[in-house]
Amino acid sequence: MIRGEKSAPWRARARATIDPVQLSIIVPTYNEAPNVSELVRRVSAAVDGLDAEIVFVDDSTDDTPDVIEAVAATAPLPVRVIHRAHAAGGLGGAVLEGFAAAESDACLVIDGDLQHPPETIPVLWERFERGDVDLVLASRYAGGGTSGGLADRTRVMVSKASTAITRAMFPVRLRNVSDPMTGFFLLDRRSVDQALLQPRGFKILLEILARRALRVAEVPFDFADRHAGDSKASFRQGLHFISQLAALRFGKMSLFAVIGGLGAVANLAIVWALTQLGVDYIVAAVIGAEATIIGNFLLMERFVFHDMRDQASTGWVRFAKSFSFNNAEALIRIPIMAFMVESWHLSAVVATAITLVVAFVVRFVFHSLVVYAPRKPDAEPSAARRFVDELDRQATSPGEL
Ligand SMILES: Nc1nc2c(ncn2[C@@H]2O[C@H](COP(=O)(O)OP(=O)(O)O)[C@@H](O)[C@H]2O)c(=O)[nH]1
Ligand SMILES: [Mg+2]
Repeated sequence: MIRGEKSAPWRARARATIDPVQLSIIVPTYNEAPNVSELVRRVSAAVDGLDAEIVFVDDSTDDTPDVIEAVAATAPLPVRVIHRAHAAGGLGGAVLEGFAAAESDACLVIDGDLQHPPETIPVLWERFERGDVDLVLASRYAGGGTSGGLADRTRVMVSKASTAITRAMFPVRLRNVSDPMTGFFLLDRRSVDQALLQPRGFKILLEILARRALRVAEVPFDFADRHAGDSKASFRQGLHFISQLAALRFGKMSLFAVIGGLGAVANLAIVWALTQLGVDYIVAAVIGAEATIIGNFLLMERFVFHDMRDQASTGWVRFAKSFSFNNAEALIRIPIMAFMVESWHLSAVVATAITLVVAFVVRFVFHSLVVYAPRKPDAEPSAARRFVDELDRQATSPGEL
């Protein structure tokens, strides 16, 4: 129904209520029956004094919708449930459906399992109400936030690594965002172009942030343990996430890979040609490696990171960083490979392949986050810069005569 409409449908929505709802709280649920009543109780207590509503968008196969209806009957604030027969777009699709159905333009999204403490809602609201941002997100990784509720060490690692890679892939859009994967955020839905969004799986916030430049603020929060039930995050969701990232940022990383591949071929060709000419193979290998590193840098400048050069440090600094990184990487990679062969008894080919794949990802992260990092916007201008600016100001200001 709602997703079919193409032109900013929620802008035209009439406000029918006498008491306009200030905040719509959207809760996507999939088999969360044992958590509903506690969630509604804690949310109601947290938003006391605010005209808020709760909109559950439910794809459950259990009795969650019935439980919500029962809780709604006695809740101190309006509670609705939209049960979807077809769970289109999964969690992301549910959130968009919630935006469309909300009474208010201020839409807050919160998980239904109490991993997001409802007591943080007033903090998000307070920040949002200042009016200078489109979106406020609750971050596990901002100062004071914690991720204690992640199930185990593996999930913590997966979460941190995927956050780092994601930020590396969107260094400009996610410059001020420490937790682009959080499911706990408050936004003005008018700032989101729903026609652009293609919800895939779990990470709707990333999609929202990547598609359009928004004014974003963060507040820290403590990611808690689940109140009851099991997580729906799965290996399949992980694959979904990778495809979402690839689809959002396919261009950059794939070009990076193509250039890296071309570089490897060029490297081999140079070594072959030089040894044919009688050059010592060690010398040939060094020349081949360095020529490839320089060639790759020039191609990356031209084709991969061209849109980020203006905001980054100067060309020579970028070159120095990239050159040092690639040389250090080559130096470190060989002993690690040797270690894998000696201690883990992997074959040399497998060890090389593993180190090359890891090196590829690390190289991409390093180039996105460090080599092409945007200059600090609030850095003090240099003395020379101030002098030139002053000269310019004087030269263009109206003359006395
Ligand atoms: N509507 C809807 N909600 C979902 C779906 N998958 C997960 N959820 C809800 O999204 C929230 C986060 O999911 P959860 O399983 O806790 O993921 P985790 O916190 O990453 O382990 C919970 O409230 C789930 O009930 C889905 O396909 N549809
Ligand atoms: Mg959860």
